[in-house]
Amino acid sequence: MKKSSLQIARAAYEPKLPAALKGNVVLKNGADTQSVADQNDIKNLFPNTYGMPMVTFEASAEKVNMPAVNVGVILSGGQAPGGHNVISGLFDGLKKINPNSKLYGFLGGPSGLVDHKYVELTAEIVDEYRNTGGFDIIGSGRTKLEEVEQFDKGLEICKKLNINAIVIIGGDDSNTNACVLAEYYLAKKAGVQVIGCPKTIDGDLKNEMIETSFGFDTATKVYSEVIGNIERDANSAKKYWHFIKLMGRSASHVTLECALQTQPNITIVGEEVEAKNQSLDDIVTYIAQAVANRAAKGLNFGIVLVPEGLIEFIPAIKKLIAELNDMLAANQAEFDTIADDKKIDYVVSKLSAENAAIFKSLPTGVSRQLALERDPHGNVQVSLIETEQLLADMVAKKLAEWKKDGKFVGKFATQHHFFGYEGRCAAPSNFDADYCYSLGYNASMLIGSGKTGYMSSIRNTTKPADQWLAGGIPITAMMNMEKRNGKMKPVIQKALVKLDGGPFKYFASKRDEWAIETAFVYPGPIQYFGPTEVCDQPTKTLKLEKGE
Ligand code: FBP
Repeated sequence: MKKSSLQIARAAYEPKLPAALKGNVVLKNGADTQSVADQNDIKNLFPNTYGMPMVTFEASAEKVNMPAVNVGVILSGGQAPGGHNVISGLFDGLKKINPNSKLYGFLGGPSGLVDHKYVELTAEIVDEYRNTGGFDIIGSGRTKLEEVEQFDKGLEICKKLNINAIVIIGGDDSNTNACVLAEYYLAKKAGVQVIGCPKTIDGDLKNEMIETSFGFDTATKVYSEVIGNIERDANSAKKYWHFIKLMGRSASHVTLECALQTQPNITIVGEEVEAKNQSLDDIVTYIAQAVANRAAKGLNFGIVLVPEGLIEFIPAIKKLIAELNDMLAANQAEFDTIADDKKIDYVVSKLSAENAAIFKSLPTGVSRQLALERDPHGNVQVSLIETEQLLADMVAKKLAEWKKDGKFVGKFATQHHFFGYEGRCAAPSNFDADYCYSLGYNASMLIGSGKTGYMSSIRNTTKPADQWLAGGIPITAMMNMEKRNGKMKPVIQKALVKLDGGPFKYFASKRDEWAIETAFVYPGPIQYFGPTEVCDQPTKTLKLEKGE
């Protein structure tokens, strides 16, 4: 395959590891854990993996001879930059444990385990993918692993290949499933450990022990580069308002981080919309007012950032979605028999009067999305809803009314963009290249230490990689009970933007100034080679969360 010059130079990059993982390691047990909420329910559902201690690795002078281990790895869910480095770190760690260890990759996501589709990942294959973006080494998928039959099918192939452990690289849903699988195999004394790795560009899988999910750093840097370029275009042509939607279906971390990097005029943070109980009209009025204020100064251009999940944050729409979820779960069999063009009427007939009215008031495209098109986890596919276009149209309508009353004196021409796929497979930044390699290498150490039901954890990540801390957190410690498809389920608690957290507070202190001024910042493209202050910076979110 032909390679670009950057790809060739990048292949030679040696990811940095925490000092503790560089030589021989020893595992230290920390405090026992409990789940973040609903302790009794989680304990009952996970009797074998509940309450386990936090663990950390420390450097050791003693070399312990360990037997070879065979491991299967799965990439689950949306692509995120650095997945290949998790696999190369895992591969190198397993070979360090014992050169006869083997790594198998299950193909196309979790379904590869169930359908016994796999490849042995040799040094030759792994070397081709070091420091590259994408998940194409083995592919990814969104199949849910939650049925006992799937677990048993998985066990068959593990027995056949003599696999001692499975590593699931995924987001909150996939790691929840990893934990259920770990519990099942432990209860069955199947001899297969399960370890998770925190992946998602959305940045919503994090807590005290998991400082960030991998891919967030690179993806937000790619989006910020392009937002900066658009800002510069807007400031040059001075004729368009650009409405930019950013990926992040359940949390606004991506949008907030890009705002911190580029200082656009307007940024909508879904979590704030929810906390303030705002309606769609409140958001439209807020944007229109900012447009009118700039127009009064002769500035008929600007940038608006919107999170992909905005629709779901608007409380009235959130209530509607919750009722839709319950209603669809209860009537799925009947719903499936309804002809496509009658489905919307069917939904309206089953909703409460209040929600039916809101549902009918939405543009058809949005109502169809909410009711009909779900992903395999039952989530609304918010990336398909054109919120940026919807908002721009509604703002234009409001400004036209204001113009009649003399409340708006200016021009309003718009452009729309959606940034998501542009960043999900970018070549990992140095941060993600190092972080992912460390997560994978660390996962192999957790396996070597006999752990199961743990997530690989690398902390202290705003410091140079040498000072990073390596260890593991029991997945049950991150769980609570939530309603999914009409039933209460144990799931990893999603990390939303905290309105009292450092990143949001900084943004809130600046946004009025950014709204009226042209305070754009142009971050430029990710740099892989050069001064450390240019190449090795973590996200502003991470720094502000740590008070730096
Ligand atoms: P994960 O949560 O699986 O990491 O995926 C995140 C994401 O990139 C979201 O931001 C986006 O809504 C979604 O994937 C889109 O997924 P798909 O391309 O499968 O529709």
